[in-house]
Amino acid sequence: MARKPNRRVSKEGEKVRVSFRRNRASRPRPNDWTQQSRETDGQIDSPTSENVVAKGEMSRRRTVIVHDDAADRPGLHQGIVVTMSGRYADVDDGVRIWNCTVRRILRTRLIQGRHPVTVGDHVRFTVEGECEGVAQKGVAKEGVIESVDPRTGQLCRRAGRRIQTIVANVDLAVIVSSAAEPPPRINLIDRYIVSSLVGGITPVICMNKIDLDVNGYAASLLDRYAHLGYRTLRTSASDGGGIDDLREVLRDKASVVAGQSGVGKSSLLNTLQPGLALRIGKVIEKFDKGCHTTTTASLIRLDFGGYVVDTPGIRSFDVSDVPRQQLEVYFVEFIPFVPTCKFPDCTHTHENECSVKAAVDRGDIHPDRYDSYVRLFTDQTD
Ligand SMILES: Nc1nc2c(ncn2[C@@H]2O[C@H](COP(=O)(O)OP(=O)(O)OP(=O)(O)O)[C@@H](O)[C@H]2O)c(=O)[nH]1
Ligand SMILES: [Mg+2]
Ligand SMILES: [Zn+2]
Repeated sequence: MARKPNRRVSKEGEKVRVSFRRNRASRPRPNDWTQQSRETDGQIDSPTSENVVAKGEMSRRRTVIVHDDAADRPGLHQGIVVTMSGRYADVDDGVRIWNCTVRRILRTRLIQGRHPVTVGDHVRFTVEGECEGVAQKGVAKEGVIESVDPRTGQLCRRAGRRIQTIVANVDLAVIVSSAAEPPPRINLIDRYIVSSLVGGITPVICMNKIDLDVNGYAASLLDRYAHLGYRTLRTSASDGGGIDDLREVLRDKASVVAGQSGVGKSSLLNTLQPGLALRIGKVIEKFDKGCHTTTTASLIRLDFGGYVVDTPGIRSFDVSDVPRQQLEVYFVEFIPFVPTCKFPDCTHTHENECSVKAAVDRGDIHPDRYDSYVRLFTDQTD
């Protein structure tokens, strides 16, 4: 049976069930009660009263009424989240950066709605002195985020049972791989492409460290994606090759650079905009220790117009928000063959007389791309 949503909209506002703060709920009974009893041979002072049964879900939660006019309140500042650190956000209002907390009720609602505040979000915030509750637990913060504007293009991934929004409100995802150190991972590139398309973002495939492409494999891989109709870039942050093309792609756009650790995402941005001084890592350390140089996503305004979000490399990437029956749509070269599969609900994995598999056998679909599809299909749930 479908679970009822725990939101109701009434005349006065929206009723939302939220958790009590943990520090308001008292323990039903001491955790070490049995232990104490054993140690003292049962001669402990019995509590005069106690809740033997732990508090249930009902009593741990309360209903509050939320007014959805936060964004319309006068005097609110507007800005864009440039980086997140735990529960704190740095917000750029175009003049300076404000270090903000997130209003608790907003955080609860957004987490219930699967989307906490993230880099790239357009937010409204109050500044210290204009609101109560800015200082929390002795940490004076400059502002409090009161509302988050609806998002456009976003890059999400599945992390366990939760969906993580890596970045919001971007037009382009520059998916960076390197010709070597580390070698390209086709499956990861394809996962980034699918996630970008699902999130309404245009993917651009960038092959960096092209100076290390001794046998031309990376260039041929890139040609494969160009053939599928994707915009491709060959770059070298070391010798500056292709940087002008990258600049033209990013100009006046909101973009994110994504890809595995060590491929040179931060190096590319440093070459693109001298003076940025983003931290870059030593390759040898990465392979030995698997460490990531960039640890949090950060939004960078570009001198030539637009902005770009540098992200930490990730080793594995689970795609979110797409049932496996719909995956075929995101493999553009499959689309012409799908209607001629024998079974209308063909998954193109185990069925006979599958036109997609026949196209792979004929060489019309590259086996690597088919392999990416099958791996994604196996990972996804319905
Ligand atoms: N040969 C060569 N080396 C490069 C190039 N671009 C980056 N590097 C080297 O690759 C290493 C990793 O670069 P980073 O920019 O830290 O890589 P990253 O993708 O930002 O890594 P994370 O922040 O961990 O995700 C550094 O040692 C760079 O000097 C390139 O085009 N050619
Ligand atoms: Mg980096
Ligand atoms: Zn099929």
